This record gives sequence, C-alpha cells and structure tokens, in this order.
Amino acid sequence: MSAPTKAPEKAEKKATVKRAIKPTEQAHPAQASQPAKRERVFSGIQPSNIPHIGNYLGAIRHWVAEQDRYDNIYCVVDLHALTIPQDPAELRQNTRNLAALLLACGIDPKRSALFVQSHISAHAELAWILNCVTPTGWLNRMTQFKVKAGEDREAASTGLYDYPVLMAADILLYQADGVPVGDDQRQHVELTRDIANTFNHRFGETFVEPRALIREVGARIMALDEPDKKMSKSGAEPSYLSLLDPPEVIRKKIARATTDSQRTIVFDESRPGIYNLLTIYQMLGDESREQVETEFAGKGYKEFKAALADRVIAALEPIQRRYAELASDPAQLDALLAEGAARVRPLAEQTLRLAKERVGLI
Ligand code: AQP
Repeated sequence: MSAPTKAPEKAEKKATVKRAIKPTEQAHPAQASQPAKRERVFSGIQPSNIPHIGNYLGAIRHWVAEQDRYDNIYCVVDLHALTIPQDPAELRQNTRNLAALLLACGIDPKRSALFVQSHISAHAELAWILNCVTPTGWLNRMTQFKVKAGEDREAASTGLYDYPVLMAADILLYQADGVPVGDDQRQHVELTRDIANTFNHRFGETFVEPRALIREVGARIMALDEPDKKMSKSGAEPSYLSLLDPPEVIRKKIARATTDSQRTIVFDESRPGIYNLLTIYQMLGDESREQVETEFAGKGYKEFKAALADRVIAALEPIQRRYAELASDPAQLDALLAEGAARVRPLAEQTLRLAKERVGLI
C-alpha cells in the first residue's frame, strides 16, 4: 500500500521520533551490559505449518545473521495463526516445532528474546486499542487479506481482516525501530507506521514509528509450481520447499519445478521459474549472479536442478540435525520460551500501560 495518510518522505521524517520509553529503562538482561544505542528489531512468524525456504531466505536467515547488530525480539505469532482454521493439537505441535526450528536455524536465546505471542496478553489488549484508531478503509486496502480470503470474503474470519492491526500491536509494544520481513509484509509495516503516527498525533508521542527492513534479493521467493505466486506455507505441498523436507523430497520437488521452454540459465526476470530457482541457488551459495551464470553456461535445466537440489540439501542438513535434537526435548523448549517471554514482558506491559493512560483508561 502507499501510505494511506501521508507521503513517504514525511513518513521517513517521522521515523526519527524519539523512543517514548528509553531502551535503557527496560533493557532485558542480555542487553544490560551492552551500550544502550542499538536499534531494536521485532519480527514474527506464524506456526501455520513448517517454514519454507522463502521464510528462511526472506526473513529467518537475516534475523540470525544480524543478531549482534540489533537488540532482537522474535516471536512465534500463534494468535495470527488462528486467523485461519487450525486443528488445536496441530497448532500446539507446530508452535513448539517452529520455536525449535528457529533455534536450529541459529536464533541464539542469549542474543535474541524468543517467545510465543499468546504468552504476553498485552498483544491482544493493545490490538483492541489500536483497532479503535484504525479506519476500516485502511484495512480494506490490505492485499494479503484479499489474497487469503479468496473469493468468499464474507466467510473469512474477522481475525483475518484485523490481522494487520494485531501485527501493528506486536511491533509497537516493543518500540521496535526496524521490522525485518519479506516483501509480502511491506504493506503491513507501512500500516503499522500509519497507526503509530495517527495515535501519536492524537494522544501524544507514545510509539516509535518502525521501518520495514527488506532485502533486495530473496525478499519474495516464488512457488515452485506457479512461479508467479509467492511461496507460502499454506500452499499446496509441491509448491514449497519445507525446511524439514528430506533429501529425496527436495530432489523431486526441484526436478518438477516449473521452468520454461528456453535453454539458457540466466537471471531474466521475464522468466519467473528459472529466475526464482537461480535466486535460491545464488542466496544459498553467496555468489554473484555472474558467477552463477558462468557456472551454468552451456548446461541444461537437468544439470542445474540437480546442483540446486544438492545445495538446498547441504544447507538444510545441519538445520535438520539440530532441529531433531531440540524438538526431542519439549520441556526444555517450553522453559526457553517462558524465559524469552519473561525478558520482554516488562517492556510490553510498560508500553501498554502508557497507551491505556494516553487514551483515558483508568
Ligand atoms: N515467499 C516468501 N519469500 C520471502 N519471504 C517470505 N516470507 C513469507 N513468505 C515469503 C517472510 O517470512 C516471514 C514469516 O512469514 P509468516 O509466517 O508471518 O507468514 P506469511 O508472510 O503469510 O508467510 P507464508 O509462508 O505465506 O505463511 P502462511 O501461508 O501461513 O500465510 C515474514 O517476514 C514474511 O515476510
């Protein structure tokens, strides 16, 4: 969405708003001994299924790589997952599995607070207050709702419609400066800025206006079978590469991935299938486009797809190994998630208190 209320330049200026709550006032133990200047990042991921290579390349990998740069807060957003029907037992399992997988990918609980959204009730409470300052016209423009609700919009849950306001609450509660996400979340982060800006204007400076941190490469990995659509956890099985897919499944999915009838293996955006596969290959190898194109000059799709499968399997093998260890100890996982929530709860509660006070709740 282009910002509903103001020009982007103006939005950028407002991003310099000082923290309503200074970082040093609510530093969690991991920050306490560090200089107070670090920017804070918040991001979440839904336990709607096992994450895919798009979630990894567009978001998780950057969260892991930048842990020393930021004050990091990462959240398994289970309340968001409820916006579409979930089997309760599966949701419970997916929530723990996702936490284990984030740790297996390299989220380090010493450097990042990792917790489950529903363990901090301030998320839902602040969402209600923000609902009351968010015009429905803004939500009507959200493309993700249109895509996820599909044809029968009347049947979609109110939660799915209101998802972006809950996401705004997630981010604003922690006074986050940045929100590292994939490209599909850009519109929601812009909406978050607009909500923060509106609230701050109406009630006085309360929230930091966050900016989206989106990479140029890999921010929108496309479905393997329909490369004009985003790869999605809730898509059909052959459309995504799950981080837990075994090697033979990875080989099969990549071998069947849609390409085209041309022969060259080059980064050509007008050929979405091969462009997408090359992007995955390039990102997992940290090479330049030129290097990748040279490697496959004169070679065919079969050879390229075999090399891509080898690279994906090699990248996922250590993650899958660590995941198996972590997932086998749910009690330890639960303890770790409880600790993550305990670390950030004071900050969430402080922000919620301030927002309640500002709007006149006694
Ligand atoms: N295809 C993608 N390419 C790059 N980044 C992506 N992300 C999602 N899909 C891609 C980023 O992954 C993070 C976590 O996503 P999410 O769990 O919050 O849900 P989502 O954005 O709705 O992703 P999915 O995979 O499509 O999940 P479902 O199907 O459950 O809705 C976010 O930073 C997102 O941008």
